Amino acid sequence: MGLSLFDLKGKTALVTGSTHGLGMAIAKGLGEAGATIIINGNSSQEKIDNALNEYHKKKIQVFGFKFDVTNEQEVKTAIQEISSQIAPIDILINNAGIIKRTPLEEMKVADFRQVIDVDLVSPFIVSKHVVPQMISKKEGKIINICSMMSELGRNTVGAYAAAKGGLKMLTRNMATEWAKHNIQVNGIGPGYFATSQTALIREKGHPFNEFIIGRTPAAKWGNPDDLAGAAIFLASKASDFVNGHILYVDGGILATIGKPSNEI
Ligand code: GCO
Repeated sequence: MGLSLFDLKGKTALVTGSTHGLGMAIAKGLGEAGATIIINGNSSQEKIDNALNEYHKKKIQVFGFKFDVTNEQEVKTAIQEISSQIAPIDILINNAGIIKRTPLEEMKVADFRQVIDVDLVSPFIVSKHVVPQMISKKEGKIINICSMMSELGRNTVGAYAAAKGGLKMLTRNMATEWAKHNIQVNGIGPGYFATSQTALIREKGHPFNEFIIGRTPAAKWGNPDDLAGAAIFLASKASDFVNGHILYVDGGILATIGKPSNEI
């Protein structure tokens, strides 16, 4: 068996929110493992075209689709187009997400709802419209991108934590309902990574930057490429008996209570 367990040749993977950041890093990893990649964004066709160029540099077979993951009709149409124009989706990565950092007592209900909509409801919408083809093929892989906030709270990210906590349980329920169809549904929980989402809190001298370096046993921010291995594992035959598992790629954050700031 060996390395062929991790070979994704002949598979088609849809990665939502993959024009940049963690989504792009995951999609590149799956592409370099042999999968045909379908990238998605909702901001502009230009952003999708620029991202396609990045994937082409890696000689990855890639197609781009612009749709809003929170809009069920757009999702349904896009998935029909992908399946008819390219191939049925074998691997779905629900990565698209937003965050709004506001103390709960100050947060507008509309903003709270928007975070839940993008980060929790859209993985349900996209999975609901992809899973029928996986059921008919009697195989499939769904990976939901969770977070440290699937396990831990933090000041100002209450809506995001509620969404990512819910996404952990949605992952387990999808696994419960769809494992009988030989569909494995799991999650990846990234720790703190150097992306556009964390650019603000990574600024030199920002107290949070120092905090994360201290709170992470690996004593550094993650590099998005560090997620590719976990994604390839959960998207490949190597994980055919792994169901409902959240694989944390966090440099050890969840393994520790942390240490006093003056301790090496
Ligand atoms: C924050 C960060 C986190 C990370 C990631 C951690 O404000 O705390 O943005 O949410 O992005 O989700 O797993």
